[in-house]
Amino acid sequence: MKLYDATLAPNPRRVRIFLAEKGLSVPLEAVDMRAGINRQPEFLVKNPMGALPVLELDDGSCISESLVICEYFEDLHPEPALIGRTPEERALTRMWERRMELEVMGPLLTAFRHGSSFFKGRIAQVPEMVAPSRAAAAKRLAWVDGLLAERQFIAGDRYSIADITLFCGVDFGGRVGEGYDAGLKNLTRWHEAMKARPSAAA
Ligand SMILES: N[C@@H](CCC(=O)N[C@@H](CS)C(=O)NCC(=O)O)C(=O)O
Repeated sequence: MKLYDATLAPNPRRVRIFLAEKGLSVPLEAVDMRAGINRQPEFLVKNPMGALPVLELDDGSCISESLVICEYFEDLHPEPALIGRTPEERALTRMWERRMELEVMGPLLTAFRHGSSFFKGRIAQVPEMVAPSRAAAAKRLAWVDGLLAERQFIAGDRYSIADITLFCGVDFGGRVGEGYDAGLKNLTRWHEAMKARPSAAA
C-alpha cells in the first residue's frame, strides 16, 4: 500500500492528518504537481481526475477522493473513531464534514485557483470568480465562528474528520493569501487548538 501525496496541498494533508490521528503510518510517494506529473498518462491510470491524494493498494487498485480514503482507514481501524461509532454519530459527522468541504473549503480553493499564479495555464482561470468565492468562504467562516462559540469541535463535542477538513482548508488558505478575518475569535481559538495537535505536523 502507498499514498501518492503532495506536501503542501490541502487534500492530501487531510489523509495524512487522519492517519496521524489514527496512529497509522503508510508509505508516501511525493508527486510533483508543479511539474504536472499528476497529469501524465501514467498517473491518470491511477486517477483519471489527475488529482491527489491517491491510495494504491497492494493489488494495484487505486482509491482517490480524500474522504473515501479516510473512510477506508476508519473501516480498517475503527479506533479512535474519527467519523463515528454509531450510525447517528457517523451521519452527523459526515454531514458536518460535507459542509466544511463543500461550503467552506470549496469556495476558498476556488478563489485560490482562479487568482493564483500557480494555476496560470493549468486551468482556464476566470478572475471574476475570485471575489464572489472569497465572499462566500468569508460568509461561511463567519457562520462557523458562531457555531464554535458553543462547541469545541465542528461536529460537536468530539474531534472528527470534519475538523480535519476545515483545518486543512483554513490552514492552506492562510498560507496562500486566503486567510480569514482575525476578528473571528472562536474560529481562531479552534484553529490554534488544531495546530497544537501533534497530527498537525503531518
Ligand atoms: N475531491 C478530491 C480533490 C483532490 C484535489 O483537487 N487535489 C488537488 C490537490 S489539493 C490536486 O491534486 N490538484 C491537481 C492539480 O491542480 O493539478 C479529494 O477530495 O481528494
